[in-house]
Amino acid sequence: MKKREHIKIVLLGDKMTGKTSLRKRYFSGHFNETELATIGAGFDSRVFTLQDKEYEMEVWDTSGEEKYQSICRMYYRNAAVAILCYDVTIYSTFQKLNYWIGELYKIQESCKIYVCATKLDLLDQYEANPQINFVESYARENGVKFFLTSSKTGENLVYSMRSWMTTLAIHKIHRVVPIQ
Ligand SMILES: Nc1nc2c(ncn2[C@@H]2O[C@H](COP(=O)(O)OP(=O)(O)OP(=O)(O)O)[C@@H](O)[C@H]2O)c(=O)[nH]1
Ligand SMILES: [Mg+2]
Repeated sequence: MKKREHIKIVLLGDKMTGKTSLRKRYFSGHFNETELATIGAGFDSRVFTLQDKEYEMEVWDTSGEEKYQSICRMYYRNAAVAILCYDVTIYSTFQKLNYWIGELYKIQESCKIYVCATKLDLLDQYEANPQINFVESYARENGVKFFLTSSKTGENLVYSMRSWMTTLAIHKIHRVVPIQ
């Protein structure tokens, strides 16, 4: 029997920050300008090989609506990593990151955290809010990695996902389950 290692990732953050778009762009290569709000959670998975080992990455993208939080919390359980998304141009979505970390830690304290500024393409027209160097300092001070992505153009997306996966695999933050 061969062993495949499972890595569970949850995407969380305020509504409209682009969590579903990030998941869909990564898994299907498509971007939708009028993505519908998520009710509960969405899911995708992919098998990949790293250093001769097989991993199955499961990505759960949860609703940013606070009224769905009681449902969403159950998706945080056993997550190895949480990708906290904020809209790179909307300060309030960055400010809410601590709220999301609190929600996550109620369920899964051992979860590794990455911060992802979404909608990087908007910086052609708008200012980053907060400034990127402020977020970089925040990430450094809190010992978390920071990424900027655009699901619209695909910029940094594959690179970021690969980096999340590699870090997890290297640090062996995953469950091992037997497969047939
Ligand atoms: N310009 C631009 N728009 C984006 C990007 N990612 C998402 N959007 C748009 O932002 C809106 C919200 O995206 P979603 O992916 O539905 O956001 P969400 O975080 O899943 O929202 P909830 O499910 O309500 O929590 C949609 O209109 C998307 O088309 C991006 O990288 N660039
Ligand atoms: Mg969504």
